Amino acid sequence: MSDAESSDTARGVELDANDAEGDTDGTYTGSREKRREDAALLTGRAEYTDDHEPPGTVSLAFVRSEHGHATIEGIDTSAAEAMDGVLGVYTWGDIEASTSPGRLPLSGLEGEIPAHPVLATDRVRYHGQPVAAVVAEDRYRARDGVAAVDVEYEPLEAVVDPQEAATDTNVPQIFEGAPDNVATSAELGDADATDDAFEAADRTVEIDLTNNRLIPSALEPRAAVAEFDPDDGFTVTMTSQSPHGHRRKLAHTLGVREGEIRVVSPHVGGGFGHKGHHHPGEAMAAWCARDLERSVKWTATRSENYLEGAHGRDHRTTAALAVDDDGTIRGLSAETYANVGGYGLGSGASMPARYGRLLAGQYAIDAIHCETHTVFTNTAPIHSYRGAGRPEAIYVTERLVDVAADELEMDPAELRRRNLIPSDAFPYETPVGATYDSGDYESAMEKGLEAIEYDDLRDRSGTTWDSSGKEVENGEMNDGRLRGVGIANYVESTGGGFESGLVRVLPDGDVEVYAGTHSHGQGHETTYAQLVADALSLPLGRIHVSEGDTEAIPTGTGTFGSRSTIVGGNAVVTSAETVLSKARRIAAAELEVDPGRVTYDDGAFTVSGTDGPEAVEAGARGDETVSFAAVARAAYSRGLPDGLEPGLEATTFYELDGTAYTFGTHACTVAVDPATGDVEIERYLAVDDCGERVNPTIVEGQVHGGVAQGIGQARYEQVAYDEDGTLLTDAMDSYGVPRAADLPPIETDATVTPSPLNALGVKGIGEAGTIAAPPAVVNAVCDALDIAHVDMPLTEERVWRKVSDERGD
Ligand code: MCN
Repeated sequence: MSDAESSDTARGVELDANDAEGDTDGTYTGSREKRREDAALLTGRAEYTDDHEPPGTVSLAFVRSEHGHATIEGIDTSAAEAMDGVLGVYTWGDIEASTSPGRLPLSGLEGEIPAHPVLATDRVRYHGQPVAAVVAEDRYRARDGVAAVDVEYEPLEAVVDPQEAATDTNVPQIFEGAPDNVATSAELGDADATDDAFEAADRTVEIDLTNNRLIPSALEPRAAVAEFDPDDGFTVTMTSQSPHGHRRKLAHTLGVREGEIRVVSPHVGGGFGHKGHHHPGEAMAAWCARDLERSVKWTATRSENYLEGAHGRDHRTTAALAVDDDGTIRGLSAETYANVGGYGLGSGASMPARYGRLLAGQYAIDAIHCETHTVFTNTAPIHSYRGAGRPEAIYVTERLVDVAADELEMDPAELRRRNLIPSDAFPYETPVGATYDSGDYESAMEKGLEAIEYDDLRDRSGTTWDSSGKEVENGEMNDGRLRGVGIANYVESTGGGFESGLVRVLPDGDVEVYAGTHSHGQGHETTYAQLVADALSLPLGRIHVSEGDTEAIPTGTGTFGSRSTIVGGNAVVTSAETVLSKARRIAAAELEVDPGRVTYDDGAFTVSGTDGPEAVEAGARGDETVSFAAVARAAYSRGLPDGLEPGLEATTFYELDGTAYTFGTHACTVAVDPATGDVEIERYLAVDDCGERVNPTIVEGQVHGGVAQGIGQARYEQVAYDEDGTLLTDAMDSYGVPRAADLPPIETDATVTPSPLNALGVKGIGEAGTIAAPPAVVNAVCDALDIAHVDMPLTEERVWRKVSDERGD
């Protein structure tokens, strides 16, 4: 039995059933390993932030603004302070009197705009903004304390629509430093060239559309447990997608050095972007822990998460496409008002300014111009939500293409086909500054069209208004519903920034892997292990992956932007390769040969050519094989070769040069009941290309999740504020997150076009579904109803009204 095998047996449970499956063909990368993290998640063994309860933990709760916009005339905390079990009641005055700046970091804005205070100063700018904080012995008494705080408000007029906030001179100004409520204005592309393209083109089509505002609905709400030790500083256990990012932001808000804070993020029950952002709750927990020298826990209720956790999307766009009669797309222009909310959160206020970079989609368009205004309103702050600008851009382009096809009386697939960037044109630079690394758009599209039986469906789309149930020509029962088919081509920019990856070989040959990313549902424990197992040619069971603790690794960036595999994956693989190269030198010393003569395979170092006279000449010892585990042991023993220090580990800071562009085609068929407005998605098909796939099952899972959210946006989800800025959708009974029964089966397929930008050839996949699904669904419904456009979400009422309007009812 080899060392590797005996060690696996000793670990028992670590031996993964997958190791015995034999479907890996010697490699794990590309195989359908089962997710290692699932056993703990499914059996309830996984620990989440709210499970963390250091001795003496007390509870934090917030008094939140009841108004969308108001001045604060006074806050009476005396009744709350007198309550049994209440330990502290805090307002902005307490923060101001402390050593902490108490404001969340803000970047990317031109004007003098105050950053979000952890507690309101003298004015509230959105419903749910934290106004005061109460800490009590338990969460019930903390909430009783909250109810006892008396805040006197002077309500102000509010504005919630970004276009109105920027263009209507009668609406209130939210910040003095932001005239017309505009936080940023940005242009991408060439305005003159685009004007010329529109003048030269045979036709122009236009569309006005809304990209509906969404709330991230992760199963686990945000939470933090902050501990403070005057000698050791803060330990903040929290729901985070980016522990090192949160350490930096907490340091900013608290006014301390990063070294004084340790952030630990245990299992995280979904994030979708908003657990990468820095909000008041977590910062206040830390501030209170220092003030009280007690461990302070804050766990958002669902409604609090909805009121204050960063929302997503919320664009109003006017866009146009210049197209020739033969279908050549010559130009695209778009003007967008993007909602920022009542305060900028981090870089959230400037994020929409970059959304136009993806407006070319998959098409060779000579001229594009995009103007974006990001606008303050009396609504919760907006930041990146799964897709973060890419769904907004692709929705504009893919809707315009369908509207143009209608105008030209051309099949929408054919119009797309005629304008696709050809596969030999990569790297391809678009007129809006994106450089696509690689792509084969036509193959993915044709695969999608064939799988959905597009040509047959086109003959049947928009069939009938008749609800008599009679047989139609192709022999199927006519149930009176209108059939439509929609397709959407997308690109997804993935990667960005640097990531750190540490690989440490233990003296018994097992391998610990740490990364600066933090999985919150994506399955890194499995996929990073696959990558490192292959890089070290070891069984999967020997690799142990951890993330989520700022003390485990010097620094890191985090999990967002579908970047973990391409940046974090390459970081851990590069570290594994460095480790292997050192291990080879140690093995060579053990074998008493030159390192160049040592080969490595399947957990063993061997002297090449040991049978022949060459080996004898080289003086190789009789035991010409040494196991990886034996080398690991040697690495921690005395007598290493000259120049080698003990230990066997490496840390890599991997930075990707460029951006990798995932792409694909999604298609769906719908049946719309014109009598009720009900939309049924009968088939949904996704063909995605994220380069080499580390684990196709996990990739498909990511596509499923993304498509579910994309269908949620297309069909059900819409944040609603009333004109005073009161959030009406503050719980799951009023905010339409789709349930399993609301979703169709999702069929997946793939093409594989490796990225030339990284050695693994991978691209990200985490957001593809949220990008492609909204236009695919809306295109299908518009096809069924034979209409140019209807805004999301396609609720029964909205569709029914649209049908009634079209029929002139
Ligand atoms: N993968 C792969 N091969 C590839 C690409 C990815 O096997 N070529 C695997 C990865 O190794 C990883 C998973 O697919 O296990 C996703 O990888 P990647 O695309 O690199 O994305 P990230 O891990 O960086 O995840 C971020 C992305 C984003 S931005 C959001 S938002 C999001 C998402 O992933 N939120 C999620 N997926 C989510 N999934 C769950 N369950 N919950 C969330 O909150």
